[in-house]
Amino acid sequence: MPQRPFESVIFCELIDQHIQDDNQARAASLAEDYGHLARQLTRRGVDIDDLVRRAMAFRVAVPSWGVGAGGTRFARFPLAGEPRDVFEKLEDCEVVFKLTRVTPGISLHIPWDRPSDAAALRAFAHGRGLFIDSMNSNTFQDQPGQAASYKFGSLSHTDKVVRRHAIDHNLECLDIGTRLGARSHTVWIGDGGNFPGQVHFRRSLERYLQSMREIYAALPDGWRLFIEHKFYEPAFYSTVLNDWGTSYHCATQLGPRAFSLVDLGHHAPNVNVEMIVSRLIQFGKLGGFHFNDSQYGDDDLDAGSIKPFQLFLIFNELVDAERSGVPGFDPAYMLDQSHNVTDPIESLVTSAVELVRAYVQAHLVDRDALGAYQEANDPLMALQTLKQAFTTDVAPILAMARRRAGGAIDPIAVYRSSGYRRRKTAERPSAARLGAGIV
Ligand code: LRH
Ligand code: MN
Repeated sequence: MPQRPFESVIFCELIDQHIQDDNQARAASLAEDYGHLARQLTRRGVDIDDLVRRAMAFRVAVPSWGVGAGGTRFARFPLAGEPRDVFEKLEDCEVVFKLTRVTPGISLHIPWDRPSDAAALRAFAHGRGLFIDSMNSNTFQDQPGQAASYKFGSLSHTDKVVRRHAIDHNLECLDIGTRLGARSHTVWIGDGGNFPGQVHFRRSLERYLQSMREIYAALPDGWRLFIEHKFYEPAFYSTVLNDWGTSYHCATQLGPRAFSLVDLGHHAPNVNVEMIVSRLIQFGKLGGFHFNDSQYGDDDLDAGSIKPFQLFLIFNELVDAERSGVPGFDPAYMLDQSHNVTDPIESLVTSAVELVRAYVQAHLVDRDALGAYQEANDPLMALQTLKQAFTTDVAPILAMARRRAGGAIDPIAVYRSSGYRRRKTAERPSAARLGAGIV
């Protein structure tokens, strides 16, 4: 196990010191803002400390592939101090956790994060207060020397040799994940066609299901299997696992431990994603989320950066289910973003903050009033009831929750004043990996 370089030990203590000093300087103004909001909410019959407790308990996993520079099919621009291996990725994930206190879980992607020593990686994570959350397989890229190419698909490929290869890769992910203490496996495939007639829609889905049955059968005890749908890309005419209906069907076919995972960017523009979330909750098959945002396609932009009201409406459905005690309701929250032009740590920090904001605002919805307006068919007041929650500035609650949990009142200010990126740039000579693609 790579020893934690002396610098990075010192450095993490430095971040802790930066957090304390900066929080000290902001304590008085936070107390004033918090007090003002507390009085406002008390008038609305809301206990602000209850919301702080809920914000402190919120959890969202960070994608290991999110701390590196992301790219598009056109280009990927290098990031100074970019992590060069899974251990350095976890170092950066630790900074996100230290500042926000809501991201201890890390999702890994195989083979990008295949550990040479799983026990060492698990200990490295635990030593930093982190744990391995969901495993993600990759049957959308060929590996060097791979004979059975995924060019025309993977788990749904017409050639059983390729399907075998893809199944075995997923079984390897389950094995690695077991040794890392993970508790779920996420399967997204890019299988599909670029032209009408290229892929038989029914036979390809049947082949996919056949392959998934073998993966499901090998699922370790206590694990969940997440099926991630996407309406297009990399295939540009038809996609085998194209929408929530197909995902739901497959999850029910596979069994009680298979669920649908909703990546927000995997839906056509204008699709009502919060309604899909509500359906999957009602059908008992909502497994989790890949949160991000998008203007057009699967843009993988920072959560809450383009459509914050949609994010709020999604959490409104989630909190409604949480508060009404829907049986088995336990969705896994994960971020899945590509940071092409920002410092990934800053984007992950602000995205985690935006998720907690939407979650707390959703708890501010007066659900009795909303229910009454719905029953009375009073659409205007129903919408106003939601808007009152969405337009409440809960920033003091979010900051107080971070502070009480040992995080930063202003995480970006602390991160920038810490000089972390500059230090890592010195510590990690840049790989200068020019090229294109998501990572
Ligand atoms: C596909 C996806 C999927 C991945 C990948 C990194 O678009 O959302 O979750 O595995 O991005
Ligand atoms: Mn995703």
